[in-house]
Amino acid sequence: MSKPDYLLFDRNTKAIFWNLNRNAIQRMLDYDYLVGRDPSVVAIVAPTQSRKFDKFFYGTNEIMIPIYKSTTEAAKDFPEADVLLNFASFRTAYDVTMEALDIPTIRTIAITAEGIPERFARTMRIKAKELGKWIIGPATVGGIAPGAFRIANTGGTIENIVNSKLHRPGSVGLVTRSGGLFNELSNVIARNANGIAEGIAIGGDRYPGTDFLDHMLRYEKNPQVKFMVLLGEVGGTLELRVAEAIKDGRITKPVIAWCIGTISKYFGGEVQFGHAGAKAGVETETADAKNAALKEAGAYVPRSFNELPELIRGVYEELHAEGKIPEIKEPEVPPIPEDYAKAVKEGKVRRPTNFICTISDDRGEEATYCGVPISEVVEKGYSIADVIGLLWFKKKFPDWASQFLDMVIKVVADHGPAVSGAHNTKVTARAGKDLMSSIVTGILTIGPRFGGAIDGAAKYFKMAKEKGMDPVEFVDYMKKVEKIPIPGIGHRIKSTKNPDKRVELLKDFAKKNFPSTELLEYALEVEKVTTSKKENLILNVDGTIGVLLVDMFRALGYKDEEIDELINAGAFNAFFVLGRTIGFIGHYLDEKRLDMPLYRHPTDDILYDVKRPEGA
Ligand code: Q5B
Repeated sequence: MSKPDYLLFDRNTKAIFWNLNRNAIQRMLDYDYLVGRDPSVVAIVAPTQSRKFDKFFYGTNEIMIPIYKSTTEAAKDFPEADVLLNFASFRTAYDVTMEALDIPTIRTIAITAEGIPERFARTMRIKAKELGKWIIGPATVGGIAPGAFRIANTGGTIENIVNSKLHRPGSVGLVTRSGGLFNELSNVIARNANGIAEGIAIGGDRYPGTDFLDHMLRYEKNPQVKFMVLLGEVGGTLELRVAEAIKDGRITKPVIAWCIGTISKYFGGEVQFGHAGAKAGVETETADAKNAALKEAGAYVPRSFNELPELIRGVYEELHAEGKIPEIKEPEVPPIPEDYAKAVKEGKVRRPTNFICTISDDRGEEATYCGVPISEVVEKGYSIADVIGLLWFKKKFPDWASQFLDMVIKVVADHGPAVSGAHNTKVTARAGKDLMSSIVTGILTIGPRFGGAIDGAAKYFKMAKEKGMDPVEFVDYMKKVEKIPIPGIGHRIKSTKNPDKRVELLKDFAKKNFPSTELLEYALEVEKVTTSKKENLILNVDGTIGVLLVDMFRALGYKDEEIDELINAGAFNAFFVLGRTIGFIGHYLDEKRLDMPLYRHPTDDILYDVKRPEGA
């Protein structure tokens, strides 16, 4: 539905927001929710964003707002959006405005950037005027049509909005230069009258896209506006244009006006106030001169800013008494849900956590491994085994244990290309797959028969020793009761005649450095029994690591139940997984380096025994 010319915004106004300024967009949506209208921001323009949308809250619900690379694209999809909120930097704001002025569906552009060159500001203003479009700013917070549409941060917090009665239309048309004083005046008007019907801060630059008079002429036509408040300032002649309009009858509604900066006369020379335009070059541009001109034209002009509230109250009460300003029924204000992060920060809510972490913490300046900052890990020369101690077992291991674990990782790192894990990795790499896919196929072969017998070896040898089984009894038990090969016993190529050097190294180290190797001694007795049957039924690398880890943890003071928990959790096999991954990565890189083609297994290496089922 089209709106009258004198209105820039109504409850159906839709806006495109240039720049992904999450806070400002969220504040607009909070305002929309507060006043009970649909979300006003329909699209965001952010050329450097790769995302296609962003999420925002509308009340307690989340909504998605699409992100576009250009205003033209956004306007094509949302022709109903006639407002562009140009939040681009001062370097980009001019180009963004010029593009938007050429888009037929966009009628109003608010520009927040400060520092746009005056030459550009004038070009934008002239072009907008020619096209009959409206520029608010540059260097402005924007404006608000209470109960209908809020430009970005205008009015401040939701609490301030409600306190200043900016959530529903009042009877005053407000124009200011400054955004900060806009909020101040809104509050003064809410306390001394019934709030504003529309307010625009035209911005502090010397050449604003639209000025006081442009908006006051709209207010003149707007039946909701019963009187106007103008807060001007020292510098420029825009207030004098308003005085002219009062004089020549283009403005007939009561105008209360005040130009700030009357203090300037007490300073020697020309004084520049905060805004770029707040500087009086000639006498007629001083606040005093403009206040006098406005008064002379017929505006209500107080003697000082302090008198302004009283004057507003006087005019309001007079119009109210005459029946020109009706009573306003205050609307219900829905509570705006608080942002969870803010509420947490302020200690207003609590929530049970879903996850617990007891091994590392990245919330401080530096991440810690079980309380030890990474820099300390590096500075104190912690080994990989020491880091494993902190992250897997939450312990700082003594040197002998760290050295043992370091040796474990070294000896299991690889055992050639023929073992199942390395083979899988190579075949996968040759199928063109990436590093991650290739190495997981290797890792997935680690199990009871290959590399993953460490847990099983630890479990069964420990159990047998605890139950006091002699080695023969244990071998018999595994065959008859458990009915599985003894984990940690047997090897495809290693045997008593071809001993596994890795096993020798581990055993030697443990015998020299461990406080006790009780379970290893027991396993070696079992080995004597199994190798007497078949020479390859040695205590293999998995078995040796398994029983030695039990001996290690016992020496470190772990109770039997604690060791069982580690075994059941798969913590012992983890050493093979970690170590052998080094080898898998090597095999993957080797395949890529050699640029090997797709692997196909030779058919003469496969026994084909394919029979057609009956009836097929
Ligand atoms: N028999 C390892 O088997 C292997 C027996 C047994 C009692 C046993 C087998 C086994 C337990 C699992 C284990 C880790 C499959 C091995 C590793 C890492 C690696 C690998 C690499 C690396 C080898 C022949 C006869 C049969 C069986 C009997 C066999 N094992 N009896 N307890 N444990 N071990 N895995 O040679 O009377 O003839 O029927 O499952 O510890 O994975 O380098 O390659 O670094 O990558 O194929 O070192 O021992 O023998 O299965 O044909 O059995 O011996 O009952 O008796 P084989 P099979 P019978 S280390």
